[in-house]
This record gives sequence, C-alpha cells and structure tokens, in this order.
Amino acid sequence: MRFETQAIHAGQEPDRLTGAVVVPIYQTSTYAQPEPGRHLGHEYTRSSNPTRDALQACVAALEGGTHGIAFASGMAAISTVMTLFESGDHVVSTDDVYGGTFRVFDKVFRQFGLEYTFLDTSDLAAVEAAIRPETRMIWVETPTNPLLVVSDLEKLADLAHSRGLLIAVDNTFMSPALQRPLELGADLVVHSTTKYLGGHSDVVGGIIATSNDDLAERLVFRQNAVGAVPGPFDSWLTLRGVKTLPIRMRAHEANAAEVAGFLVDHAKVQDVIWPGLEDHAGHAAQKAQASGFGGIVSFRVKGSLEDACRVCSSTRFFLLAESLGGVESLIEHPAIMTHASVPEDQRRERGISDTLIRLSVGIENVQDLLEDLDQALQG
Ligand code: P1T
Repeated sequence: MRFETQAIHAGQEPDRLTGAVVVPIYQTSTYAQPEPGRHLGHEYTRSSNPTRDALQACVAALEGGTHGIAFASGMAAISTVMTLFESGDHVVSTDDVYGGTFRVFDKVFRQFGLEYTFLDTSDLAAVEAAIRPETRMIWVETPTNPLLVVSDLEKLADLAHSRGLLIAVDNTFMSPALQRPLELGADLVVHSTTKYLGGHSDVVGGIIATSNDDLAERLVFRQNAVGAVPGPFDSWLTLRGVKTLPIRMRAHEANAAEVAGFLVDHAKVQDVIWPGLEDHAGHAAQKAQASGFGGIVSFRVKGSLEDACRVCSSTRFFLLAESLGGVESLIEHPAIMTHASVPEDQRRERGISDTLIRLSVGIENVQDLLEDLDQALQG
C-alpha cells in the first residue's frame, strides 16, 4: 500500500460483523469474557480498544513503523517516552522545542532526577560534545516550534547509535506526509495528533510510532500502566482526520509558500522564517530529508511588542489561538502564548523575541489569507 492508500485503509478493514466501511466507535470501557482469563481480544479500554487499535495501526504504517501507541495528548506521549528512563539518566534535547515539552522536561522530569541539556541540535558538534556516560537519548524537534530550525536527522541518528543512545523525533510540524524519521534512523517518532494528523482542531491527542519491538513492548506497558489513553471517540476523530492528511498537507504547504513570499516583500515585516525559503539556514537539510516544508510560517514585525500584539488581534481569518495544523489558519504570539513557560532570558537567547509571530497557514483561499494579513499589518 502506498502512502495515500494507507491513510485511508491501513488498520481499517471493513467491520467483520456489519461490513461498515468506517471503523466503528467502540464506546465501551470493558468487554464481556466467556470465562475468567479468556477474552475475545480486549479486556478493558485502558489496555486496548478496537477504535484506538485502528488509529495506532494506521499511524504506524504512515510512519513506516510497526507499532503505534496512542495517548490522550501529545504531552502524554512525550511524558510516557520519558518514563523509559531512571533517575540520573541524561537526555540531550533540542532547545527550541514546544514550550510544553520544555516545561515537562524542566519542571516535572527533572524532579524525578532526569537531567537535560538543551541545545541547538542542528549543530552536530554541540550535540556530540554534550553526550555524557549517563546520556540515554537525543530528543529532536525538527523543524522546531516556533523558530523552524532544521536538524539533520540521519546524522543525529548515526551519532546517537554510534554512542549507544536512542533518538526520538517530534514529527508534529511535518507529519508523516512530509517527513518519516524512522526511515532516517530514528528509534521513536512522537506526534501531537492534535495538529496535522487530526487536522480539524476538534480533538487533542498524541501518538508514538516505532519499529523497535522491545521499545514498543515497554511503551505499551507504560501506556496501560500510566493510563493517559485517548477515548474511543477521540481515536475515531483522529483517524477520520488522517484520511485526508496527504491532500491537506499539500494545500497547507502551497498556501504557506504564498504567505511566506508575501511577507518577505512586506514593508512592515522584519524577517520571515520558513524552511522553504532559500535563505533559510536549514533549507538544504530540509529538502534532503523531507518531501516538503510544511505549513508553519514565523515572522517578526518591525516595531515593538505592541505592534506584534496589534497584528495578532487584527486578523479576521487567522484566528488568534494556540495550536496549529488544523484546516483553519491560526496566528499566535509565542513569547506570550505557546512559549511563555520558557524563561525570558532563554527566549531572548533563542530568538523568540517580542515581535515574533507564528502562523499556522490553513487551507482557505490564499487570496483571502494574504488580504487578511495585509490589512492587519497595515493597521
Ligand atoms: O498539545 P498536545 O497535543 O499535548 O501536544 C504538545 C505538543 C508537542 N509537540 C509539538 C511540536 C507541539 O507543537 C505540541 C503542542 N503545541 C501547541 C499547542 C502549539 O500551539 O504550539
């Protein structure tokens, strides 16, 4: 099965009982057993559920993996990965990660004795220099949220494996339609399915994909033991979204290309960050390891914090909201919104300035989007 076909059919045989072509929502917490200790494949929905199974099988196939392990949110998926480690273990992480990822590493897992070094993972020498005897994993987000820094996944995977480390990649910004980290050597791929996989801003979820049987077994154990699982309806909504992922990603990217070009030429704009722009530092790496540049565009306005906030509050079609990856366009101010949990000095150091704005370019008519941005910028 090829990618577009997998998005619609992987893990989704017609229902054996009724022939229903869409996987039913098995809205049940438990399953009747013919006798104690014997069941028909499912015992309790925290442990497994047929609708969740379909989602897991579908996303695993799309990522080129053999196991999918779904969660109630992207953060639950990320947190469950971190439960693989013990006090004293060390993780080298991309610095410019989603603010919630930074927060859970820094404020929650540090409390349990895990150690983190946050650095620019596009700098291979810096990653290598940060590896210690206690290092267990390289955690990579690429392109990063919100500055769209691109890390070379094949080189990082080679480095990780040569030092006996795992490498996990948060592939939320690209989705498997544009980038498949397992095929580039990653051990684990993590998603906030809230974003492009779900695609319609109507459900929060997360997933891990892997081809490593041992890791999958340990993660499935933790999925059940910790219990941060998605409900059947959330699994079903996500699965429905996934069916159109390939065409949505093409539409997001086509609109993002137009928006980026428009902003580059705009008198009120200081600079534009989109990996598809030839002057983006990660353009070549992105071209080599992904089949596209995605739908997120960040830019800095000329002026002050107030100017940036005014633009964010003045758009009509770009809704001012956290999140990304849905069909509707969103605008947000990272320093005040999604990345407020990153300390101010670190935000400044990384370039999450007061004038930075992040767009999740939706699939509306692009002319409407350009006119909307123009009127907000002219303000
Ligand atoms: O929101 P949740 O489903 O728990 O996923 C967290 C998460 C993980 N990884 C990346 C790259 C993300 O962007 C997110 C969530 N991000 C936003 C809500 C945001 O507006 O950036």
